[in-house]
Amino acid sequence: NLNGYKDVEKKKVVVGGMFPVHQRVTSTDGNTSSVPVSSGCEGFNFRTFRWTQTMLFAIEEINLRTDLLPKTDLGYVIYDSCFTISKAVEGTLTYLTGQDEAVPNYRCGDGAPLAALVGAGGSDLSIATARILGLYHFPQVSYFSSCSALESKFQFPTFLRTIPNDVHQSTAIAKLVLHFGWTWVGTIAADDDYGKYGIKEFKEQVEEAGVCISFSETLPKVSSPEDIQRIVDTVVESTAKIIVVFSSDVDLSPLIVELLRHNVTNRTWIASEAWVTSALINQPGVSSVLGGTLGFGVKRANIPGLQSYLLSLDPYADSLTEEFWETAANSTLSRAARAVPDGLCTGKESLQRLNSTYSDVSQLRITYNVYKAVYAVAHALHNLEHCVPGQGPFNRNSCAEITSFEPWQLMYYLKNVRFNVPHTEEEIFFNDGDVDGYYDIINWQVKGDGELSYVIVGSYNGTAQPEARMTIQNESIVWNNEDVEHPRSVCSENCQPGTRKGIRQGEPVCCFDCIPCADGEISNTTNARECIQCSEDYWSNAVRDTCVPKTIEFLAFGEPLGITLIVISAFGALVTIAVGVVFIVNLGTPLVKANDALLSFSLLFSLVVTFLCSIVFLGEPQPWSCMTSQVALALGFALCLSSIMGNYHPSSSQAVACTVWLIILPPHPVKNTAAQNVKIILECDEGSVVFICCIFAYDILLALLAFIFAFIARKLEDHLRYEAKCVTFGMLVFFIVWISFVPAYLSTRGKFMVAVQIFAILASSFGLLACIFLPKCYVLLVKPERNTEEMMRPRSKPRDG
Ligand code: TCR
Repeated sequence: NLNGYKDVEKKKVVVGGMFPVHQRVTSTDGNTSSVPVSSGCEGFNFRTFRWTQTMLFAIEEINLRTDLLPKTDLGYVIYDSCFTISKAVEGTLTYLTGQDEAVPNYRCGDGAPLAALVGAGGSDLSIATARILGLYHFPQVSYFSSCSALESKFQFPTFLRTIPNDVHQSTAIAKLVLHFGWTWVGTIAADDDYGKYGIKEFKEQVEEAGVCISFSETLPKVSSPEDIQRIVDTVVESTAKIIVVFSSDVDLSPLIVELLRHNVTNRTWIASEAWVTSALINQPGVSSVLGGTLGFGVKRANIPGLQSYLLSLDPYADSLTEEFWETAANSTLSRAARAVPDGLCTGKESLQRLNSTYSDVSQLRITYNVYKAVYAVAHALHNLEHCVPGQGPFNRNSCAEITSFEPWQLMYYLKNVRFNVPHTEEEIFFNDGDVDGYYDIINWQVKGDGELSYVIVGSYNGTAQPEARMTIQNESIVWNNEDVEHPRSVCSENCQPGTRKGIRQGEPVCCFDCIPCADGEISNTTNARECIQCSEDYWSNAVRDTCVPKTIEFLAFGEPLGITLIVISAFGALVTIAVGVVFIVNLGTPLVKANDALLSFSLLFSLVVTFLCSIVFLGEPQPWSCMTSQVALALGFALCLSSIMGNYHPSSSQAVACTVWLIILPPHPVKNTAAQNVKIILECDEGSVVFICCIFAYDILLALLAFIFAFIARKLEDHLRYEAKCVTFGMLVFFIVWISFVPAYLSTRGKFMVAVQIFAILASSFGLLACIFLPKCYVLLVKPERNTEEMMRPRSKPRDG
């Protein structure tokens, strides 16, 4: 421990300082049979030793000033907390008691009053010491205990700090992650309050914004190769390209060494304040792993005179400086200070060449915090000393005495202190023990020689408006890849329109599959959760991002098939009419007479009807066309068949049935959307399946009867034989057509069903026309000499009912 007073004449106040100069305590052997002694420390840290010297520098500077504490000198006691809670507690107790043995009764010594403790180190150390100091209302000013847990004034009533609360840093890191649209990040936290609280805060902020955490690892305090290996494996296996590390450099460095060994490149590291400018991490050769790192650093400042102060260190001043010298020069300090053999140093070695971490003043961030902390204490003491009697803040406007003040009285002044830091003119004041959250955003850029330099690419100001807090120059950032583009880190790429997000069971929400929308469903946004069903008359397009109207289908007049059918049916009707004309012309001839002209004409008429009604099946279905087409067909056939049988009754009962059908359940046009997805088929709904079946079943029955009678008549009467043969043959054609119609009809879809039906109608009508009338016309037109009475015996009506 260092002890010193500058000027014996002046009044004295002792400021305590606690720094983690060593990295750890030496492990004890666990022997309980001998008197236990406080464990020693090892692992000299040049960076924290610089902070120690900065405190001495600041105290010296203050003591030299005539405007600040002119009549009082600051003394100091410095303790090494060795990054260990027990050491910090031990130091605090020693400090409070003023004795070498730790007895918590600090006012028993008569020496100079104790002012405040500057320290103690990491947050977990400060939490421990702040609890003890709080009991005595003893102020503590920390320069780098940034954990948000320390903000509780209830638990830590006398804790103040010159480093921003980590809440700001976690928010800033979260903002950075969101700024670049990273939704898949890994986190690594040190196994202390700093790491745990920092990462927790960060996670809360980003998860609210929909970012997923790929992995969360904890760096062990006492690192074992297995633990480190496990973390390396996690980092390598994870698809997250962004890794946020909240840890002190001391805890992180074993991991970096291992990452270097495995050459884990192509990751972007987000550094917390504790390692963003650490020489322990930024060793030669790390650029492949850590190039492109982005991090947050607290305010930086230049402290004029500090470097020369650091370099003019007297190696013989105390045990710490001695150890520093020996570690830096890697030799044993020669007490005699004369020319010495190998392995000894003289104390005259040039520090500038010996150790750069100690004397490097380019990144004075925490160092600057130490400086500010000492100044805060000095200003508070100054205000306390210059209290005007009768106008003081305490009971009955009294003042405190600089030689005998109580710690809580100094606490009052510290809380209300407001001053400008020398050289930088930054104004410092405590707001509930905290200072404003300001950070530089630092980018690790690879220089020509492969070394990494720190480039400030933006800043975060916690006191600004929420939108204006972070400023960042995207162009000035150099990433770890050759790209100018910032790296991407997502678990799954966005789902394009036409697909929807499909969750993966047991995985974070940022990891999903993109599932194409089903037929008839669409999604028109990226990352749609659900596909939307198209409304009734719409269907999805090929890429499934819009609903398109379904194509409407019916057999139109204008299309080739429609035209063909019209031509054929018109031809059929014309031929039938022509036959009729031939019959009229030959009205008096035996052949026409023999065949009962009226029946022939009604037969011809019914054929014209069936030919023409096939046209009604074409075109867009209308109420009238639906009603006429089937009815006309049914009636046409009924009339046709009853004419063949020579008895009109069947057709009149058919007419009655059809009328009933039309009245009760008329056929009507419908849009059939069910048969085919992409099309709306316009067709006629029959109204009642029972009716249409009955009506056509009746026609078939008539046809069967006609066939049977003709078949029988063929055998019976000689003169009817020829005629009957024709009818039999015509009916056979009729049956064949309609029997083959059924499977053909059932196996077609859409508009072709209509075409099939028309073909059947036309075929059966042509069949009948040809079978019954072709032979007669042949005789009438080509062989009129056969048209004689002898050839045509009077014909009797078929004997049906
Ligand atoms: N606050 C950390 C410890 C820490 C640190 C550092 C350690 C900070 N900055 C730099 C080593 C070097 C910030 C804590 O524990 O609160």
